[in-house]
Amino acid sequence: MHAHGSESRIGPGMQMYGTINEARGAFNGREGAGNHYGTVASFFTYWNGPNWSVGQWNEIDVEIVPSVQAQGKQPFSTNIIYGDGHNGKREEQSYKDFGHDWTKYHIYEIEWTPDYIRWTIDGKEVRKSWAGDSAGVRFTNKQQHIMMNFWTPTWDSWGHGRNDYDMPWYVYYDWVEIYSYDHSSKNFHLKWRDDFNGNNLAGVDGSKWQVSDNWTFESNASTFVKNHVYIWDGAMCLKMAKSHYAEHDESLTEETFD
Ligand SMILES: [Ca+2]
Repeated sequence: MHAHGSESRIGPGMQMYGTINEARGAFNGREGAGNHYGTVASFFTYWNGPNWSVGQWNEIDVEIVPSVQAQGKQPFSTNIIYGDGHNGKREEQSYKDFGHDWTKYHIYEIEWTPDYIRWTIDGKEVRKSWAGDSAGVRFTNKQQHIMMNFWTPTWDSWGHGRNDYDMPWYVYYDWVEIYSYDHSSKNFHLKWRDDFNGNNLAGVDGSKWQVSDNWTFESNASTFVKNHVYIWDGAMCLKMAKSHYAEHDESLTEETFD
C-alpha cells in the first residue's frame, strides 16, 4: 500500500494542480465541499517558481473554511497573497457572506486581469478588487497553476472543532475550466476543460494534473497522498481519512464498488 504520512495527527489530505500557460486568465469549477470544522476545501491559483521565493509569492484563493461559523461568519474566504518584494508576503483576505449552501455544487470563478481580480459564485459577483486600490492585484503577475486541495489547518480560527469520528470526508469537483485572457480585447477565451470523466476510482488526467503524494506544508496537519485523489461519478474526489485506518478503508471501498 501507499505511504500514509507519519507523525501527522490527521491524514491524508490531498492536492493536485494543473498548469496555466497564460499569464492571466479565468478559472472556474463546480465544487461541492463538506461542512467539516477544521478543514479547508479550496480552489486557487499559485505560482511555484522557477526560482520561487516568499518575496515573490502569487496566489488567489477560494477557500471553504467551516470553522469560522463559530465566529458567526459564513465560511467563504477570498484572498490575494503576494510577496512584498523582499522576504515577506502580504494578504488581502476577506470573508464573503453569500448565503449559499457550500455543501452542494456551485460554480466558483476567479477572473484575473491586470486591472482587477474578481470572484463569482454561480455567475454572481462576490468580490472585485481593482488594481488602483489593491497592491495584491498589481503584484499578482506571474504565471500560475490552478490547484485544489482539502486539508486541515493547525491554527485555531480555521482549525478548531475538528472531530474525525465520521471520517472519511470528501470534496468533489465536477469540472474545471481554464481561460486565457486577451489583453487587447479584454476577453477571456476557453483554453481547456476537464469534466473528470472516467471509471470510478480511476486517476485524474496526468496530462493536465499533477497529484501530490506523501507531501504537506507548514500549518497543515494532513499529509497529501495520491491514492486519495480519484474519479467518482464523473467528478474528481478528494478524500480525507484517518491515517491509522486508511488502508482498511481503501479495501472496503474496492470491495463495495468495483
Ligand atoms: Ca464532471
